[in-house]
Amino acid sequence: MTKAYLSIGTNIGEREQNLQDAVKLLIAHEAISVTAVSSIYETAAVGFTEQADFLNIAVAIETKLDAFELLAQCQKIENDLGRVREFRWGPRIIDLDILLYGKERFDTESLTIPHPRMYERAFVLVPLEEIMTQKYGMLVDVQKALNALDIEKEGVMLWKKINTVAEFVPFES
Ligand code: GSY
Repeated sequence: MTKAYLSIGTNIGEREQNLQDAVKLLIAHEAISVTAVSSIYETAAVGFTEQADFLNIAVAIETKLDAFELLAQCQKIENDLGRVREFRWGPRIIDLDILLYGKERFDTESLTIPHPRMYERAFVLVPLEEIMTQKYGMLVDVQKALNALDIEKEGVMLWKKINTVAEFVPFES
């Protein structure tokens, strides 16, 4: 099993529901266990700034999938939830990015890990720091990168406090 961290964002439609749907699809996968979900943050759009604010979370998982299988699964969840790729930095119903995959590094055309822009993005780092375990080596890098950013100026605001995975996706009868 490998511990991995994902960043999930949405700025179209029922944003909280979109995040919940993405996490439910991760949970439903037989080779993925979701071990932590961060609070939900409302964040000003980065890249193409003339678009609606995002909701962002970070998710910790344990998985038997290799990094490329995990990427394929993230893309499948995006497609299943109706993501349409209009332009690179444009609005999106859901976006799942792999931030970290164990201690491994990849630099291929389809996959770069650690995520190439994660240390510049407050909307990634704030939720990530909340759920990263102390024993995970790169926590120090995340904290250093966060210290260099002005979170308020970056437009990252706590939107809803989440304490457990079960609280985020309550059991549905
Ligand atoms: O890279 C993820 C999609 N995305 C986001 C996002 O999730 N949050 C914010 N605040 N800005 C973004 N710009 C892009 S592209």
